[in-house]
Formats: sequence, structure tokens, C-alpha cells
Amino acid sequence: MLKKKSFKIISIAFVVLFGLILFGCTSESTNTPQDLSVSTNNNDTIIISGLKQNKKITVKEIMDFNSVTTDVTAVDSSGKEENYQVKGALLSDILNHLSLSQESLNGIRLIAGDGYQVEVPSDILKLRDIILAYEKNGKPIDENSQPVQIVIPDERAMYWVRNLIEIEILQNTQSENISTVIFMDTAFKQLPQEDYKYFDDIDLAIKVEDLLKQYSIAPSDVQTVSFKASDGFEKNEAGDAFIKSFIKITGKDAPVFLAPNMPKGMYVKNILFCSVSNTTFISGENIINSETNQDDFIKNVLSYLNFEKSKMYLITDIDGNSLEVTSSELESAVIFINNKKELNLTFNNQTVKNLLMIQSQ
Ligand SMILES: Nc1nc2c(c(=O)[nH]1)N[C@H]1C(S)=C(S)[C@@H](COP(=O)(O)O)O[C@H]1N2
Ligand SMILES: [Mo]
Repeated sequence: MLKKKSFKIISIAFVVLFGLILFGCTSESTNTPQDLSVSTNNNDTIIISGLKQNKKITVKEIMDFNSVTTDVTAVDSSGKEENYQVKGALLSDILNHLSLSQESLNGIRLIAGDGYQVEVPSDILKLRDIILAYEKNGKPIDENSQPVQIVIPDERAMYWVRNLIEIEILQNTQSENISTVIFMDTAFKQLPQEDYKYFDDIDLAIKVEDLLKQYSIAPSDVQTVSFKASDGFEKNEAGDAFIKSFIKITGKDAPVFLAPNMPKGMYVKNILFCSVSNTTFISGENIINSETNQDDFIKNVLSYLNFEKSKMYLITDIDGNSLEVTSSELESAVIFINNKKELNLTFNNQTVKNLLMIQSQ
């Protein structure tokens, strides 16, 4: 009898204690204890930022929008295809509800709980349906994809952000005119280099912070960074992530934009160039390897870089020696790498060794 009674007291105490623990744990979030038992937490919120005031939308509210159900093909980074059906709400409906139109935005940044983020450019916003998916094949999406996964049919899986926690509305993503081109090949020689573990290799990397400091680019001026890779892949990255990252300058896939705590899907391999503010850092080596017509190198590169047209250009080498050239001289110039691995520029029988910089005057 006594035994039974003390058991009861202990049980009650345990229930009360457990309840307190449960309550204590959840009081910081918006969850109520009952919600802990359901597999899709409808009270999870997604923040919509970049507006005058941040908005929040819960999964429950997302589910209240008209749903779309569609068969999609996901192509992963290795090219493998997977077909499945997703159900979710359209971002355009949610934006309309906030008096915004998807087609007229400059861009959005999708931010995940694991640190992954990707910018969706305006051409995709104009063209595509963007689904906030909460079901896959008739079941709630995997726990690690919750609260919702973005699905953009017919766009690469890079944009299919799982575990979405924030959508940032980007106000201005237009890149400025470029007035300075800096050749990474030469610039990296002047920067501190450190060992960097890349899968099974130990290569060398520089800190982006050092690169920016060397060229007096204030971190506050780095809003976004635009990358282009050797395979034609183009991508923008948030400035604050860029400032804290590295560029691996030797070995496989170099130059690679990366950081130890950055999700691997955000790495940009084989960089052709990256632009910040009015400066472009360009890999002479990758340009040489990717341009079929070496003679038109400067013409081609400068035109797709959005390089400021000017009558005169200033060419600077690693020692700080400068030379003024006309635009026709520059357009006739050719770059090459000599057997000492120096990047050189030749025009009119003149050679600039260890080419560092070209600036429009
Ligand atoms: N939250 C989150 N979503 C993400 C990523 C990530 O690292 N984190 N990687 C993206 C990239 S680069 C790809 S290729 C696909 C990979 O999808 P999979 O893991 O289902 O193959 O997810 C995308 N969504
Ligand atoms: Mo990827």
C-alpha cells in the first residue's frame, strides 16, 4: 500500500517536473507544448526581410494559400535525376498578399537554417514558378527540409533550398560599372598565404579580407559579389559571407571561393572572375584556358565585364610601375603566362611582366 502511494507521488512529481522542463524549453520559441508531437510544425515561421519592416509567415499560413501539386525532376550536383511530386504554395501568391510582385523584384536571397544561402536573380523571378513545398510524394517533407523546401521546376538544384528560414527581398543587385580589373594570378603573390585542407589535399589559400584590404575596398562597400566560373556558371553571393571567406589559390578547382564552415554547395570552383563594387578580380590563367580566341581576349573580356569605356587605360605591374595606353592599344594586347608562371601582357612589341591591374582613366 505504502509502496504504491509513494510510487504515485513520485510519478506525479515526475510529471510536474517533466512539464516544467517542457514548458521551460519551449517558452523561448513560439511553440506550444502540444505542437511538439506533430511531425510538421505548422507554427514554424519564415521571415521575409529586406522590406521596411520584417514580415513573418507561419507554415500554417502558407498552407492556407492555394496549393499547387506538380511532378518535378531534381538534378543533383552529380547530374543524377530524381522524380517526385511536391505540394506547396506559390511564392508569387504570398508576395501578392504583401502587395509585392515576384516579376518586378530585382532578386531574392533564400536563406536556410544550416547556413546555406543562394540568390535568385530577376530573370528566374520573371520566368518561373517558385514553390514553397511542404509535401513530397503526399507526405510532409523530411525533417531536415522543414519548415519548407523551395522548388523551382526547370532550374538547377542549387536553388532548391531546404530548411528555408528567411526570404530576403533584394533592393538593388545591379552591378556597377567596373573601372578596375585586378589579376588574381599576380595579386595573390603579394598576399599572406596559408595551408588549406580541401577534401584529401592540402593547398594554399588567401583570406578575402586581406585581398580587400590590399586594394582599399571597405567591407561596408561589399554588398554583393558576382562570380563567373570557367563553365559559364554565374552566381551572386552576399557580401557579408564573402568578407569572411577564403580563396583557395592552388590545386584542384583553383581558384575556389570557400570557407571552412560554408556549406559545400556554396563553393564557387574555377573562378573566372568575381566583381565587388567597381572592381573585378580576374583569373588570367582561367581566362587563357577558356578563351578560344586569344587575340580578342581583352576585347571580349572587357565587354562582358561591363568595363567602363574610356580613351586611356592605366596598366600596373607587381612593382607598381604604371603605363598609360590607349583603348586601341589595349584592345590589341594579348596576355600569356611565361615559363616562370608570370602573367604578362604584350602589345606593340612591349611586354608588361607580372600584370597586376588595368584601370580605366
Ligand atoms: N538547406 C540547404 N539546402 C540546399 C543545400 C544546402 O547545402 N543546404 N544545397 C543545395 C545544392 S547546392 C544542391 S545541388 C541541392 C542538393 O540537393 P540534394 O542534397 O537533395 O541532392 O540542394 C540545395 N539545397
Ligand atoms: Mo549543388
